[in-house]
Order: sequence, then C-alpha cells, then structure tokens
Amino acid sequence: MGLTIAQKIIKSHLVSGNMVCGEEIAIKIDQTLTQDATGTMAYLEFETMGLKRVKTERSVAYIDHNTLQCGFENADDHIYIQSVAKKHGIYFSRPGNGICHQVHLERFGKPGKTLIGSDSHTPTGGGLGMLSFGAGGLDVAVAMGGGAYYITMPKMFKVNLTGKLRPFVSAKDVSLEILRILSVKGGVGAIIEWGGEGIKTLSVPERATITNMGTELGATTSIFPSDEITKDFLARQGRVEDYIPLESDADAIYDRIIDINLSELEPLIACPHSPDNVVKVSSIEGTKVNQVCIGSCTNSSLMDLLKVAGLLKGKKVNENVSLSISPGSKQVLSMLSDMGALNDILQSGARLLECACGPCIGMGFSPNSAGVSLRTFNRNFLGRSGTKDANVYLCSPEVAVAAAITGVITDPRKLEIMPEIVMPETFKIDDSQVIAPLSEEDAKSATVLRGPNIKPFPETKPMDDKLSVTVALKVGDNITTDHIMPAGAKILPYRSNIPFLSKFCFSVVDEKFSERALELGSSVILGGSNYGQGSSREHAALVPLYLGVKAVIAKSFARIHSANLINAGIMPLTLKNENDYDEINQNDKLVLENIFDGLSKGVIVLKDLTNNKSYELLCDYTERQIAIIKAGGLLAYTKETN
Ligand code: MIC
Ligand code: SF4
Repeated sequence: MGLTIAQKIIKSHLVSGNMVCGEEIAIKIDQTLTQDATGTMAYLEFETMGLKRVKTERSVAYIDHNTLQCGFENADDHIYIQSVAKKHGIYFSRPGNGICHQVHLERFGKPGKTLIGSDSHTPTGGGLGMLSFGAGGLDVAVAMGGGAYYITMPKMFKVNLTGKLRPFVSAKDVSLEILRILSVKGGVGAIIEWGGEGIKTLSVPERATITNMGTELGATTSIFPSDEITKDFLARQGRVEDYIPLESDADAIYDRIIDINLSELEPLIACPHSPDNVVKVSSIEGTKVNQVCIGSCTNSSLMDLLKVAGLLKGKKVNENVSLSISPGSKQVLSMLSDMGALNDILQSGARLLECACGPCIGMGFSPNSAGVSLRTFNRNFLGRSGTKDANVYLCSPEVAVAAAITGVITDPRKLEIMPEIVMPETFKIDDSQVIAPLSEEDAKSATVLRGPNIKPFPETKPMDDKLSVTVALKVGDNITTDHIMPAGAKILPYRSNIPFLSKFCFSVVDEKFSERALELGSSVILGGSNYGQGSSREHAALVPLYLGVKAVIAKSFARIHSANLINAGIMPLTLKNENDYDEINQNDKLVLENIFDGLSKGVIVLKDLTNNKSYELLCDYTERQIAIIKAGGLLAYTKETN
C-alpha cells in the first residue's frame, strides 16, 4: 500500500508503536523551536530534568512574543533564555530578528525532517515539506534531551487544489475557505496534505500561510510536498543543499478528500470571535473599521509585505483607521527597505512595529473600546487583542489594505490594479542575530542567569485513587486556551510565575473562578466539545493544576491541550454519553473512585452526589500516559524513570 508524505516521514522517524490510525506512536525529533512566552517554562523543565546538552540536529530559541519591556520581567526572561541556550547547545534568535515560524521557514526548516515547537503554529514548516508539530513546553524539553515525541497516529486528509488564484484573492483565502468547510474542529486527529495541480501555482510563503492556519482546524499538522518550488525557495535562501524531493505515492490512501478550485475563490473574512466564522467580504462591505493590523506568522513574509507596499503606494491610510505593519523577520524588513517598499508603506501613514508577534498576542496595539479591527492574523478569540469588547476580523493582506484605505470593510477587487510582485532572485542572508551556543567544553563553566522574574517549576503530587471534588466551572463548546489562560501585555511577562498567572485563569469567562478554585482546594472543570483548542501554552494546564484542578471532564478535547493536561498530571476525561453534560452542573459535588483500576480499564465512574446519578467517563490512555498521571505529571515521571 502506498504512503502519504506524512506517513513516509513518520516511518523514517518511528521509534515505537505501529502506524495504525488511533494508536500511540513515538517519533524521533530532528529539530525543536521555542519562543519566549513558552520558552522560559520549557527551559526550566529542561534544567529540572537534569539534561545537559541538546541531542537534536538543531534547536532554536526565539524571542518574539514578549518584546514590549514595560518592566524588568520580559528582559529578565530574555537574558535567562539566552544564557540557558548558550550553555545547553541551543541557537538563540535575538529579539528583533523575527517571528519564530517565519525565521525558521527562511533559515532552518528542512523538507523530510521532523520539528516540534512550543507554539501551536509550528506546522508553518509544513509549507517546506517538513513534518512539524506544536507541542507543550515539556514535550519540547524532552525532545531536546533526545526523547521521542508521542502522538496518536492521525488520520490522513487530502485537499486537492485545482485552478489558480485570481487577483486580490490569496493564500489566506484558501485557509479561510478550508475553515469554512471543516470548522475549528474539522481537522482534529488528522494530518492535512495539500496537493493537486493547483499547488504548483503557490510559492513556499503562500504554502506556509496555509499550513500555519491548519492549526485553527485543530489538525495535528499540515504539509505540502517538497518539489521544484520548494527547491527554488531554498536556493534563493542560499541553502539548496537542504532540499530533498518528497511526494505521496500514487496509491496512498486518505480518510477524506476535499476539492478546492482556486479559480473560484473570492475574498473571504472570518468574523468575531472564531476563525471559522467565515463569510464573503462582499457580504459585509461597508462595516466601519477602526484598526487594521498586518503581520503575524500567517501573513508577514516578504511577498506579502511587498504586495501590501505595492497596494499602499501613493495612497493614504483613512484618517479614522490606525494601520500597523509588523514584518515577520529582519530579513523581510531589511529587504523591504533595500527595495524601496518600506518608504511606500511609511508614506501611506502606516505605523511600523517591530519584527515580532505584537498585536497578534495582545502585546500592544489593542483596539479602542468596541472597536473593529481587521487583522491578517490567525486567531480572533474573544479578548485576545487585549480589548474585551473589540470585534476582530481575520482577513488577507489585500482585504486589510482595502479597509485601511477606505475606512470600511471593502471588497479588495475594488482597488482594481494589483501590483505585480516577483520573488527576488536571492534573499538577503544575514544570520548574525542568531547566536550560536558554546562548545560542550566551554559550556561547563558557563552560568545561567536568573533574574527575580524567573520562578522555579511548581511542585506536583502523585494522583490519588479516590477524589472528592466539586465542579468549579462549567463552560460550553470550543473553549480556547486564551479563555483558560489569557495572554496579553499585562500577563505574558509572568509566564514563569504560575501563582501570579493563576489570578487570571478563566477571567474572560468568570472573574471569580481562580478564587473559588483555590477555596475549594480540589476541583474539576466541565467543558463542552473541542475543549482547549488554540495555543500550545502548557500554562493552560499548569495554572489549573496550581489551583487544585484534578480533572477536566468534557465532550471532547483538542490534541495539544489534552497532552498538556496529562503532562501536568491532570486527567482529561471524556463523557461517554455527551448528553450527560446537560445533567452535571457547576458546584455539583462529585466522587471519582477506584481511579487506578478505571485508568487501566479506560473507564472511570463518576458519582454526582448532588443529583444522585452516576456517569461513565472515558480515559483511553496508554500505559505510558497512565504512569504519567499516577506519578503526578511528566516531570515527576521522567525523574522516577531516569
Ligand atoms: C498564540 O498564538 O496563541 C501563541 C501565543 O503563539 C501560543 C503560544 C503561547 O501561548 O505562548 C501558541 O500558539 O501556541
Ligand atoms: Fe506569534 Fe501570533 Fe503566530 Fe502566535 S499566532 S506565534 S502570537 S504571530
């Protein structure tokens, strides 16, 4: 039987398990990346595990999220990460060098290799034919130490592209179209392979926009073949030697095939507050816009920003709109400047931000009260922008520019003339902002610098066989990690300070949650379907752990968050009967007995003392996961087994 691209890469990296859909497999990881918002915790975990030197082919620590330095905290974290990276064999991409996914695509990603990153948009690397996954920091720490990465063998989906995008329709519209078709849970448990004649019309940066937003589908990852277009991109980045061809076999089998004709796509837009709330731009034209933000790991490549500059050239930003542009990397910014495009951007009245995540994660540039913000980003979850009552829309650079100029949501085809953008023969290569680690010998005497913002990893306790708990919170479907552990400029600087962060847990949903959970001492959360979608932040598990949450009971879970809960020693338990959700309520008193026996059988019985009923909860864990839960989390388990 033929293999898909992902199956081929998995096969060549398989450490244990059978490549049978639904079974746990372990794969060898060639490269890792971290960013600063998850990196502090990942490196603290790496150190706690007593690991000395990374065993990967390449590990890179990026500083791109927490770049506003309103106090000492973020700067402390940057220094800690720089020093820990230097000592342990990790490359360090300095603040200002760019967004992890953009820089990694330009300089380090390799077709056929595996990558995990402590950031959910790591699948951006799939645009280069690399098998890349978002993961919790602890999983990345283990992989840096040479440990395998465990996933459930996914289903295989294929999206067949035909035709060619028309002017003013771009890769972002392909992402929005697939979100419209599949929704934010449609990709759960699947790897999405992009193929068909249509992919020959898409450059690597366009492909990367598409694999980047595969994360919003809940997909395990997304991948394109590695072909002549990949080779050409790598050659222009001065690293053609990293190219290998990679395609699926003609008789490869897919669980689902979806067809999209690029020629028929129209400009699309995702309305508040979910990336799958997609409509045609033409259907909401005329909506007044206060802010437009162009950038993020989805749409900040040189090609995107050359297009933006071309469309802005000679025009002025509407007086009621604030337009921000954050280039994806120093390479992008520097080339925009060399090519004169930066001037076109500045002359239009746009505000230039640094090469970082910035507004995407609420790190500055929050919209005005009840403001409408159009963003070329990938997420528009409630409150993520830093303004709770803002209405954030997700769109392509073309739609963003049209709104910035007119002040209202506008079909970009009305701009009429699309400037012709040609990829430069060679990209500007300057890796001087990526600091190499010390040699093993020199590293021995190097010290790791910890400012007062760096707090130790929180203590964990082994799981008890019986739990008497209260439902501390009942929430609905599609709860994101931005609900569980909000980010933003005010909170992000405390990513290594779990007690401080805990005050904000679920604050967008219920401001009293944190206080209540602490008072209860031992509790559970009740969720709907796709609980924990969105980011890879393990803080969305570590903070509930600190607040005494022992289990999350839900209709279904998002992949990375479920793994993070287990890694933290919290049980993700699935309701056997989804309708039971309606019968269990906040504040109900519950008892979970014979947990260890239940874990081995895959079913735990829950007694609800408030309504006097019993319910079955599924826990289809592997032996390894059971051992992790019993030990009180992956860190404790790793210490026990080493
Ligand atoms: C995000 O886009 O939500 C983030 C911020 O990049 C997160 C990581 C984090 O919370 O630090 C992600 O996507 O994993
Ligand atoms: Fe950064 Fe936004 Fe991309 Fe997350 S989604 S890595 S915050 S740019």
